Amino acid sequence: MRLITLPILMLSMFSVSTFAEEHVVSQKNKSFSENKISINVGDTVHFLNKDPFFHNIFSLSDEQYFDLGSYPKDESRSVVFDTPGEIEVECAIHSKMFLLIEVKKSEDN
Ligand SMILES: [Cu+2]
Repeated sequence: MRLITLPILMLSMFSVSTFAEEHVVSQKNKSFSENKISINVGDTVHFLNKDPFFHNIFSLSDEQYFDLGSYPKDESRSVVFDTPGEIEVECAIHSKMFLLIEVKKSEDN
């Protein structure tokens, strides 16, 4: 039994890492590069600051709460989205910045 279980476990871990994608959303001129993106569960979004001042990206959503703190130009912070739903992303410094991330279940593909 053990001989069968282990290869299956390793295979499923491998396929998860194969299909997870990386997305980059930059911040420039006090706005996100996209208003809305659609990703799959397990994907990573890199929030890249291209403005010559700080941004502080956060989300108060139930599915994925995060606060990336303040960071300067050409730095990025990453979030792995592991719960399906619609995630509203804002900036604590610039209240007009808004991004909607639709996180879809992997099986929907
Ligand atoms: Cu900002």
